[in-house]
Amino acid sequence: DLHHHHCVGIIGAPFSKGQKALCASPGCVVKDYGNLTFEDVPNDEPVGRLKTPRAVGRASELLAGAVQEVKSHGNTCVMLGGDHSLAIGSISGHAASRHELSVLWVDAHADINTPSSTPTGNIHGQPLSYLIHELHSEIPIIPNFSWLKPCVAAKDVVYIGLRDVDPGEHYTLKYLGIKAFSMTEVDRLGIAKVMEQTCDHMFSKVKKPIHLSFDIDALDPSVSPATGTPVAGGLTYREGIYITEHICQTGLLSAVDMVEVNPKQGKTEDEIKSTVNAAVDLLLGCFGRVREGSHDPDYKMPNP
Ligand code: 6HN
Ligand code: MN
Ligand code: MN
Ligand code: MN
Repeated sequence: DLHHHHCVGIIGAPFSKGQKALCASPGCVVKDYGNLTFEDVPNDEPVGRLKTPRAVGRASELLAGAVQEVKSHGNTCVMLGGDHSLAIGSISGHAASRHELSVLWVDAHADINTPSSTPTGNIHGQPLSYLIHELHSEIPIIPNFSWLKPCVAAKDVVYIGLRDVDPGEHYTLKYLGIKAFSMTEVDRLGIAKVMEQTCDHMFSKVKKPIHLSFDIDALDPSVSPATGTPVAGGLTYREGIYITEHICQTGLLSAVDMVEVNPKQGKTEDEIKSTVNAAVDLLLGCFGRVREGSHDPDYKMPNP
């Protein structure tokens, strides 16, 4: 296809049933794949502790197909959520078009509860348990999830920003030896060392494409208050931007989720603005905006 090559493909995914939008133009071609429409799923009774499982299963399947389409065009995929349960679809669709992925999960939460360890039943606290090979035996049969196959290895996941991890999640992180930089490590090492070590870990063998799953609640609630599960003591705006600049520099960024941006959770217009601005700036960082500034190779100074 001539109509889309090596640009950024954006998918809007206004879905929020896995929990209790925006746009900008960076210095590259942006193709809007439009918003997905998620139909209501009637009689979506809980399955075990899982809330609205059928709606989440359908939405994720739809999103997986859309992400696979964007990737088949050779574009970098941006998914604007919506809640973090959408990562089930986004990462599945990405993995379907690429042999192996590294997943960088930037979040206050580990989102690796299993359907039995979940304290809330909310699927946005569980997506990684559905995606990681090593957790396959923890996942029961769930209606509308039969399409799903685990597609990432525990060793290919890195976390940054953790500060609200449930006991079952902590057990899983230790048991599987998943690389995690909690806010304690960010405080101890500084964000530059965290990113160096993140890349060392991700590139220890082969250079795999990177899936960046960025939950806006990784940032401190003073920066991004309009989100469903804010936790004090998060990343600063600058630490967030540093992460995106560093990942952009690897040249391996293949897909981004920007999730849990929820204007309905903003108490004031300013809270909403601050949250959306942060999300936009993080995406611009992903796609080459640098704080030192830049100019085109053929830039000419205007005549005096
Ligand atoms: N998120 N660990 C809690 C749970 O319900 O499992 C919170 C999850 C938050 C999920 O912010 O994407
Ligand atoms: Mn096409
Ligand atoms: Mn999350
Ligand atoms: Mn979170």
